[in-house]
Parts: sequence; structure tokens; C-alpha cells
Amino acid sequence: MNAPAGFPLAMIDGLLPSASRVSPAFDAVFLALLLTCLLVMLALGGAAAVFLVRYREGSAAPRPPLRIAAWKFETTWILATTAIFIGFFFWGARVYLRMMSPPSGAATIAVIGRQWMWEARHPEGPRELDELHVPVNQPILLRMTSEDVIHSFSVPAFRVKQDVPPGKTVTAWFEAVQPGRYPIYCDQYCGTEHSAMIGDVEVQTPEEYTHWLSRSSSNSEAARRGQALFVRYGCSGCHVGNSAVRAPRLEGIFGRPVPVEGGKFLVADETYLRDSILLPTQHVAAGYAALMPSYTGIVPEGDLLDLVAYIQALGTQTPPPPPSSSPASSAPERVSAGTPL
Ligand code: HEC
Ligand SMILES: [Cu+2]
Repeated sequence: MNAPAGFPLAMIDGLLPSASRVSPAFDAVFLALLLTCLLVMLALGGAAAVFLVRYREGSAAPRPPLRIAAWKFETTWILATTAIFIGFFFWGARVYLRMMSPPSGAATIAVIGRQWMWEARHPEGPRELDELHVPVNQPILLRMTSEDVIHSFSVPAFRVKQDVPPGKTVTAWFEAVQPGRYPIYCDQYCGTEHSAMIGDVEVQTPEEYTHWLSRSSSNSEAARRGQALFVRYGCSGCHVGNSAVRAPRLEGIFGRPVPVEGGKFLVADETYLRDSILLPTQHVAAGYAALMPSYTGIVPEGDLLDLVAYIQALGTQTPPPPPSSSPASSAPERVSAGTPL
């Protein structure tokens, strides 16, 4: 990975990649503090061990009176260590303040923590789950909230860790200096699947990022149109939570194998979704009656693409719990609520 200058820092880098603008400064304080404490510990422990043996009761070691006054020795020792550790305080505070003050011109991305995923919303439109695409060498300001309990957004490679409590917006910033993938963790125990609340930051070159952004923006626009069409063509009447007709939920099916009549599994890719809409009797979802009407000649090609984009966007969601028996009237709202597009 990207090794910062100097031996001890490179050593840390071998254990933990350092990929942000502030991480060398962070590592320098951390390592200097660690080494100083280690030296002090060895010196004190060593002296204690030597004195224990040498001046044990009955030993022949000479015990002449001290040649300097004890208070001089002790004052020097106390002042010197105090100065060193106060020095550490100011050094650490400087790095901390730098980490807490986003540079002007940082690009803002909203991050939402919820049990158990990280959602990122880019101001240009795209949303992503458990992934965060950012351009290299560009300061990024994260404005973070939680929808339920305390989470903690952590990217060790960037030396970023920020608790995200509900009912509050907190910020963190970083500037990635090396393209690559770096793990995101939730660092605050937040329930059963806390350990699964992980993801990746994908640091891209500016060209790759622009490309990703435009592709995702057009996808997300298509999905937004698709969401409206899903209601307009009446799909939501059957496919949403508590409808009268029993139809499969479409969240989470994209890209996954779905069971069809006859004991087979088919991957729900674009072709499968297209066929399901135009020729629903061709592959009937296992366990469901073939009640879905054919939309051949009803849904034009462009709308079909948007509907598929919508189902694809639903695909990143975890499937909802099985439908309960409450009234169907609230059905259309349930589609739009919490649907990342
Ligand atoms: C009258 C109710 C009804 C309507 C309206 C309806 N569907 Fe369906 N849909 C079903 C049923 C029932 C199934 C399961 C049986 C089957 O596969 O034919 C199904 C299956 C599907 C599948 C395959 C799911 C899987 O798990 O294999 C997709 C995709 C789908 N519908 C999309 C749509 C879209 C998009 C629309 C609107 C353009 C729509 N449906 C309108 C009832 C409906
Ligand atoms: Cu969490």
C-alpha cells in the first residue's frame, strides 16, 4: 500500500494501510506516545528489578548517603516528564483539531446508519448501501445521522471513527490519497447483526468517479421514474406488502436466484424481470398462482427499462418481513418509504 515516509510509520503501515491525508500525522503521535511509554516502562521496571535484587535485605551492596539532595532529583524528574507529556498533549491536540476541522471546499456526502447497514447519499443523487464511492485527493465531509440506535462510522485506513447517535447530525471528514478499497466498520455495538454492519470505501481516480457518478445518477433517475410507473401501472396493487392478491415481494430479488414453478431456480437478472413483466406465465414464481397479467403492448420499452431499474434499486435492500394481515390501504406508501434509489 501507500507507505508514508520513514521507518516506524512504514511499520504501522504494514499492519494497517494508511490511505488518508491525516493518517501519517496521526500515526506519528500514536507511535511516539507508544514508544515513549514503552521506554519509561522499561526504564522504571528495569530499575525496580535491579534495585530489588541489589538492595535486598542482607545484601552486601554499599549504601552510601545520596550525593545530591533528593528534592533536586525528584523535581527534575517530575518537571521533565511533565514537560514531555504536556508536549504530547499539544502535539495530539493539533492533530485532533486538524481531524475535526474539515477544509473548505470539502464535498459533502450524507451517511445514514441503520440496523444494520450504512447508506450513503450523494448530493448528485446516487445512493448506495454499504459502499461509499469517493474521488482520490478530494476532501470529503460526511454528515451522518442514525435512524435507530448509536452506530459508529469507522474507516481504520483513514483513521476516521465517529459515533453516530440518533437524533443528531455529526460530521467527519477525510481525504483519501490512494485509490483502492478500504473497509468500513460499525464500531459501536448496535444489536444482533452489528458484526455484519460493514462495507467498503471505494476510492477512485477523478475520471472513474465522474464515470461512476453519471452512471449511478442516470440509474437512479430511471429508478425514480420506475417507482412512479410501478404505481401507475398498478404493479404496487399486488406487489406491495398487504395487497389482496398474493404476489411475491420484489425487494432483494435482483441478481439473486428465485424459485420458479417446477423446482428450478432462475437468476433474477434484467432478462428475467423483463420476461416476468411481458410474459408472466413463462416462469411462474414458485408458490404463487399465475395471476399476474401480461404487460405486452401495455408497457412501452422505455417504461420497461425504468421499471427494471426500479426493481434493481430495490435489489440492494434487505427483503422485508413477510406480509402481515393489516389493511391494504397503506400499501402505496410502503413502496416509497425507505426505498433507496
Ligand atoms: C394482479 C396482480 C399483479 C399485478 C398487477 C402485477 N403483478 Fe407481478 N406478479 C404477480 C404474481 C401473482 C406473481 C407470481 C406469479 C408469477 O410469477 O407469474 C408475479 C410475479 C412478478 C415477478 C416475478 C417475481 C419473482 O419472484 O419471480 C415480477 C418481476 C413482477 N411480478 C413484476 C411486476 C411488475 C413490474 C408489475 C407492473 C407492471 C406487476 N408485476 C404487476 C401479480 C401481479
Ligand atoms: Cu451499527
